[in-house]
Amino acid sequence: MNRLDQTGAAAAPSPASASGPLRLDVVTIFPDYLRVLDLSLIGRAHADGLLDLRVHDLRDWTHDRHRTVDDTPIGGGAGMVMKPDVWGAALDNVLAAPLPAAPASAECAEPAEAASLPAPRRVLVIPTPSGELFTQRTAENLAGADQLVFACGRYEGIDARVAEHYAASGVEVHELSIGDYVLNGGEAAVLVMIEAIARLRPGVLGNPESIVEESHTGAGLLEYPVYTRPVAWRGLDLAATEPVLLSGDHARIDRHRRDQAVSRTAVRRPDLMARLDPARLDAGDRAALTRNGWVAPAGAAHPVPLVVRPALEADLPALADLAARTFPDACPSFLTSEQIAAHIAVNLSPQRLATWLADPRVVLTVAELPDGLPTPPEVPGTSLPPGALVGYSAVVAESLDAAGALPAGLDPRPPSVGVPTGPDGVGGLAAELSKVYVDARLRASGIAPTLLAEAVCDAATMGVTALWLGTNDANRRAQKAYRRAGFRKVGTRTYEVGGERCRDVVMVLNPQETVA
Ligand code: JDH
Repeated sequence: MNRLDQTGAAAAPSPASASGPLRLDVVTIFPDYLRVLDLSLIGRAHADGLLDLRVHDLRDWTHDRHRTVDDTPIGGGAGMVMKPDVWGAALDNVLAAPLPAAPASAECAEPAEAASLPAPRRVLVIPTPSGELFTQRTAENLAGADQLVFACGRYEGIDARVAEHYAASGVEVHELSIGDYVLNGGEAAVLVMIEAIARLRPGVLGNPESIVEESHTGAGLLEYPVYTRPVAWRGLDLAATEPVLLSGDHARIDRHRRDQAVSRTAVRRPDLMARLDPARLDAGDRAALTRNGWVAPAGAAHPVPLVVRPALEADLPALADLAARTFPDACPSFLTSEQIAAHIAVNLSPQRLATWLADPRVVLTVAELPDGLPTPPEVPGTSLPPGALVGYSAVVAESLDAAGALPAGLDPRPPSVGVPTGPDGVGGLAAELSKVYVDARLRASGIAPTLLAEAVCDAATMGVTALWLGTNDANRRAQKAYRRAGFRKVGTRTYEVGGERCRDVVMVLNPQETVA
């Protein structure tokens, strides 16, 4: 449940060890509703003297024969509103309850100093559908109080002057909602709040380690799924679906669980994704994020959505620009900018890209930031506009069109690349991965591996059995990335950039084997 600490700034555990029991007063017209508290761990904590829970019947503070607690709304409207005078009498009473003094600590041993003890922290909590959201952070804050008074309304709620009056008289008042749905009264909300708060007090929860773990794991992610024996249950066999968990390899298990936490959060709680702290994400987290449609570039304030999709006609200008910007990064340093520009003008021109887009033998994939990349205040000038293209890949299949021609710009296949037959023992098709380029600002954010996986997947669908690429001999970073994706070095080739001969490493992968 660490995700509930959504700010990442875990509040200090309550200082209850230095104070007395937490005094809880609940005022309600349905005292029996709160009886379940006696059964749960709260009941045991009550018995152990860690909590002092008192439930009061609001009608005890009425004075009329009918014990009236409600009246019609002033200004008209449906329903009834709870009377401020009855609530005032009840709350004056419980907020004046004597609280046991904190046990004398070493510094406060002198009677003179005991007289200057700080006033106890008394908090009035009013559940209401229009309150601030009650979160784990609220629970952590309220767990530090000495007394919590819960005012459970019914009907349309409590006359608004009650909250106003106590706040104005110096009482700490919180109007809180447990979520965006409508209850019939505050009682169920108070059960929820008390359970969330009480378990944070030392000694209330059986296992204090679980609380320590909550505030230190994760970066605001949902929990990964958990399992226990039997390993196979009703046809669901963890040996088949979750082999990593049975591997005994704790590093791999941790990584796998973290990946599951990321994809769960992306699918179930996209609202939490944008609130993740990139500083608390490692490279593996970033890769998992990107596989799930988010990217957290180093130095970004928070993750942003990422879409990996087929390139469209409308992308051409931006795509050509991206290609021209990223190609030089992959070139050896001895090439002049004129040589690189000459190469780009021919091989990565808008015309060439347009030809590829129109050619069914070419799959052009782009990575887009639909919301752009907002500028973190401390890193100016790195922002990107909504819809920015930040990466692309091209798979060019080696097949002839009706006129007997190969696709434009397909490099000659090096002799070191063999073309295995297809899974059915026939066919066999080569394609060049030409190539995976990512905007330098988004390096190491997991986009390249995602584009690469997409390209391999597309190649598999096209029936490709030999997906090959040439990448500069000196570009170790790129070779490592391709190796990670399953490519193996099979040889070298020479490659001309603007008339200059460069040495490339040739790597190959069979998409039919990779994509099971
Ligand atoms: C306290 C009375 C019932 C129901 C008016 C509000 C349309 C007003 N998360 C939470 N949901 N509900 C409560 C809660 C409900 C309470 C009381 C807490 C006291 N009621 C009540 C409906 C309205 N309604 C929603 N609008 C969309 C008008 C009161 C709660 C908490 N915590």
